[in-house]
Amino acid sequence: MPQPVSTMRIVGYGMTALGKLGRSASELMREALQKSLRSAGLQMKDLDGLVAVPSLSHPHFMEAHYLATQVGLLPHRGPGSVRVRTIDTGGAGPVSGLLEAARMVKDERCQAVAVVAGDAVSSLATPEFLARADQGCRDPENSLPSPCIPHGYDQVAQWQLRQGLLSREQLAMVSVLMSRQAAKHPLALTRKAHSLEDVLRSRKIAPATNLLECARRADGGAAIIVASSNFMDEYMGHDLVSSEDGVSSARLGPVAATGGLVVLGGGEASGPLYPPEEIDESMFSCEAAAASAFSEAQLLPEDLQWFGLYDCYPICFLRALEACGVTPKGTAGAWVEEMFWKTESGYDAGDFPINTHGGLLAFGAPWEVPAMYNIIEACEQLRGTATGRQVPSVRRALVYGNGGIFSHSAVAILAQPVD
Ligand code: MLC
Repeated sequence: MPQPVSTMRIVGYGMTALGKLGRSASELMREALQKSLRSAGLQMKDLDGLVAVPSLSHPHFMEAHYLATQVGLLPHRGPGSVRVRTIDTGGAGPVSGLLEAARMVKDERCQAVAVVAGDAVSSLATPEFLARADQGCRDPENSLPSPCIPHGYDQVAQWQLRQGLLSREQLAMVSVLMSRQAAKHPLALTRKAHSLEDVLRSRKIAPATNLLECARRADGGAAIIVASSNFMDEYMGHDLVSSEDGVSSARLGPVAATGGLVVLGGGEASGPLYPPEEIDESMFSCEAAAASAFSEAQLLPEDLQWFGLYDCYPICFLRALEACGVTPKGTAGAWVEEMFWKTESGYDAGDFPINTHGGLLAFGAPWEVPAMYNIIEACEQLRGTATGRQVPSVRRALVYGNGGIFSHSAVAILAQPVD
């Protein structure tokens, strides 16, 4: 009998607690990896691929090789081979990693690939954190004052403000919206919704950016497992166990047992590491990444029911709304304002099906990990397990990761498996 066409699936995911944890990035990565394997029902020995993104708090030469050696994946003593890769596309890393893992499954015939990220930037003292973060994005002329990253995003926000496409309040409303979403997620760091005044009166970090409009620094780790559907079918067939009543059932974990989530398509594109002297549309890359993802998945924005949009700063989220087709070009500010009022006194998850976990601004942002939370929340929404924040009938979802200061965009489209 011919084999059914194999698809690339997310068959497991897991994350550690978030906060100021006093643990190393590697410990957080290992815990997240173990949790993701458990939710797939797989063991370390079942992996033949691993993709890791580097951490800021505990950097290692060849992070993926370091992690694979620590967890005993390397040296590889069984049949076949193991491939591991470190991907550095900044905060886009988890989505780049997901797309790379899907390619490894499709083109390199890997059976199961883990994508892992972890960082402990909250446990780093602020001067040390800023020294490392500034070094990453500073331009050669030193034109970005410290903290360089908020200042870089602020330059873009100011450019859009000057164009008259946004108001200062609309930028702040993004943070309020994310905090309203986070308040519904049991693991989010922000437990209570901010008022607009809270955000506008919080400490000024850059001319048009206040503290509550910065990605919320945290320690944490998260991981996903990508596998081929054929491998999982075979695995299930070979791994039957007998329960007490004599009925056989597979030992698959809860995510894999329901078929996992299908990776329908993706796209990536790049921009400069720091904003050019003259900001214009040419520095942005989310539009191109999203267009590739829609084209590969053969879908349009209206075919999607949930969006996980990168929101390290409000301007990133606002640009993503337009780039991913949630709202037409030039209208994101007005769209956010409409959502702000719509969700002001209680709302259903379906009224605002974006970042239902609260995003970087309110869920928590361990450096390059947070796009993994977008992926995990997409999986929860697609599986119907987002208790207390479930958007009705989510069949397809988009996740966007952004690295540097709009320096890299990675977009993936995920779907429920078709029976
Ligand atoms: C901070 N706090 C928040 C918050 N941000 N609370 C709610 N929502 C937010 N968004 C809280 C902290 O938890 C802390 O609470 C208090 O405010 C002070 O924050 P801090 O971080 O301890 O202050 P400080 O040490 O002075 O540093 C301020 C800062 C720093 C703005 C310089 O927070 C910062 O750089 N943040 C941005 C991080 C960042 O840029 N990440 C990368 C995004 S770019 P308490 O209770 O502990 O006092 C990206 C792309 C990429 O994502 O490639 O990485």
